[in-house]
Amino acid sequence: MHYNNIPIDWNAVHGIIDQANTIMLTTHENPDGDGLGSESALYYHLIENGKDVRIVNYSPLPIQYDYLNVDNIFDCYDKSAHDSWLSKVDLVIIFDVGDYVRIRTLVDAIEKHGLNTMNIDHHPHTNNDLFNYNLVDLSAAATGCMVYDYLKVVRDEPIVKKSLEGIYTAVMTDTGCFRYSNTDTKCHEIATQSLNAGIETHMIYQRIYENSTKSRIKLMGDFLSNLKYELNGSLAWFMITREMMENANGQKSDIEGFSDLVRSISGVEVALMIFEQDTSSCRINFRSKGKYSVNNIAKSLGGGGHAFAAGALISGKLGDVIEKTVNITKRSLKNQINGDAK
Ligand SMILES: [Mn+2]
Repeated sequence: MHYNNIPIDWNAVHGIIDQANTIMLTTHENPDGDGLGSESALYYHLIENGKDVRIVNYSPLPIQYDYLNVDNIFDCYDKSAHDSWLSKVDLVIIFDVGDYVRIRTLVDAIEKHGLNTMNIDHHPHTNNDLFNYNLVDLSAAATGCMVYDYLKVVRDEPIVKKSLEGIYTAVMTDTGCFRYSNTDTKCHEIATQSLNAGIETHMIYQRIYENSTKSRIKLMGDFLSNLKYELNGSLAWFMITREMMENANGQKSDIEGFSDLVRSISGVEVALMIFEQDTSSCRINFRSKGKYSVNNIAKSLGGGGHAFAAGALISGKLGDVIEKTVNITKRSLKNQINGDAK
C-alpha cells in the first residue's frame, strides 16, 4: 500500500493496524512535538483497543514534553532491554521521519527481526525501501493531522482527551502556534476540539515555548550579534559553532527554532542556519517566508524537506561548508528573485 499525497483510505489502514497485536510506535531522533504527539495520540487509541503497544524512540524524551508522559509511555531504545519484545512485534509505525535513517539504530532492529513497517508522514520521501506501507500526505500541516484523520474515521467514540493532547501538541508545534502558511481549517478544528475537551492549551504553550534554558539564551545572544545579511537583506544566515556550544554549555535542543526567529526579521525572506555538528560535518537548516522555495536548495546539498522548511547534513569543515552553502543559496535565491522580476 503506497499513497503519495492522495486521499488516504483510512479504513484500509485500519484493517492493517487491526490485524497487528504487538505494535511499536517510533519517530525520528531528536524528536519534536509532531512526532511525539502523533505517537501518544495513537498510543492511547491502540491501548484502548487492547493492543500490546509501546513507544520506542532512538532519543530520550525532551523534558518540555514530559506532560505527554504522565503514564510513562516513552521508552528510549535500549537494544538489550527491547530485543525480546521487538521479536514479537507485528507492526512498526514510524511518524514524521522524513528519511528513515533518522530512526538510527532502530533500522537495524527492524531489519534483524524482519518487522512490518508503516510510514505515516507529511514529508516527501526519496527513500522508501524500508516501508511495507507508505502513507504520505504532503498537504497535512502536521503528521498529527493524519493521526487525527485516522482516529476520526475509525473510532465510534470521540477521540479521548489524552490522544487529543498529542494531536494538539503536533499541530501547535508544526504550525509555529497556528502562524505558518501550513495552518489550515483542520488545525483550528483540532484546536476547537482540544479546548472543548478541556485541554490546557496555554499550559502546553508555556511548557514548550516559555521554558528556555539559560544556555539557549546565551547562544541566541551570540549568534544574533553575528548575523549576516545577503541579497539586500532577503537572506539572513548565521552559524552555531562547536565553540559557541561549549561556551554556552549548550545542547542540540537549545538551538531549535533559531531559524524561525531569524526568518521573522522584516525584509528577510529566507533564513539559513549552519550548525557545526562535529569537526567534519555541519547540519544546515532553511526557513522561508513563502516567496522562495528552499527544499530545492537543500536537495542540491544532499538534503530535502518541505518547500519552506528544509535542511541537509553536509560533510566538510565549517569554513568550507559555509562557503559552499552560502554561495549555492545566494545563487538559487538570485535566480528565483530574477524569475519574480520577469
Ligand atoms: Mn512534522
